[in-house]
Amino acid sequence: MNLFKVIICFMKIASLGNACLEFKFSREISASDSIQVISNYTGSSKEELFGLCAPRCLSDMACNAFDICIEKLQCRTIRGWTPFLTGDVSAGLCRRYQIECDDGYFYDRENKTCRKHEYCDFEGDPESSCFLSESTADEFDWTCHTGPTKSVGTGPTSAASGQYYKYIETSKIGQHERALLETTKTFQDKTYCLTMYYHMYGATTESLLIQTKKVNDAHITRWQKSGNQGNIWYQLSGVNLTLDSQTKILIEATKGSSYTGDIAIDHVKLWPFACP
Ligand SMILES: [Ca+2]
Ligand SMILES: [Ca+2]
Repeated sequence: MNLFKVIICFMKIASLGNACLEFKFSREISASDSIQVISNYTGSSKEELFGLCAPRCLSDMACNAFDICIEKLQCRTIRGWTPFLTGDVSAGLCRRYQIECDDGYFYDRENKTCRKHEYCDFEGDPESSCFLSESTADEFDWTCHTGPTKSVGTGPTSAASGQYYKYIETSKIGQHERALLETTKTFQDKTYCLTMYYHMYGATTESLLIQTKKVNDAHITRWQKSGNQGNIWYQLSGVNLTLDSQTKILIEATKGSSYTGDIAIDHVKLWPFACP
């Protein structure tokens, strides 16, 4: 079958001064049945797409740069010419991509503008724009760091994003001691999506938790990972957090039985809508 069709849409949004957005969308159906999406953002350092499934169909895809629907096709999304998401998509499954305009800004498709969301990259200590602060209701603090951690066989060798990350240095503290980051701002009464990178490398790695806590209530664990995950940064694609003006988010790391338990996080984002 030699069916060949190309649709190219082009959008430019100058809503954020320097952070204007350019998006090229190319849909190509060939004998190999492949789809390619190419994006670039002028004046933006950020080129990440955020996956979200939606019950939509091929017919309304046309020139909407942000909806990609796939039926019986293999989806391949590329950023520039570097693949960042490859995978088979089931027949009939539609997928929508959320664009991040720049670090800390997401594309609000209803209002056709870029809007700020909460974001921490730990590039400063403290990082004034970060929505997470060191808690005092714990045994020690997270460390802001660049490059490898002090001990061999544990911790990352570099940041997941930028130069700096936060980690728990487990050489000098006791087993089961905890370091907590917590939010101090108030949230709207709705569901948010938290995404981040985490690194849990070391023979005695204990646990990393994302929790919420309402004023006088107990902590509720919304996500957790325990044990050695290898020397790699993982992307946590999203945890739904139902928040309100009285609820905090907490990120808790706990030390294991020895010094090979460094746990790191980077590039934490809070999106003001539910996860995919
Ligand atoms: Ca960083
Ligand atoms: Ca602390």
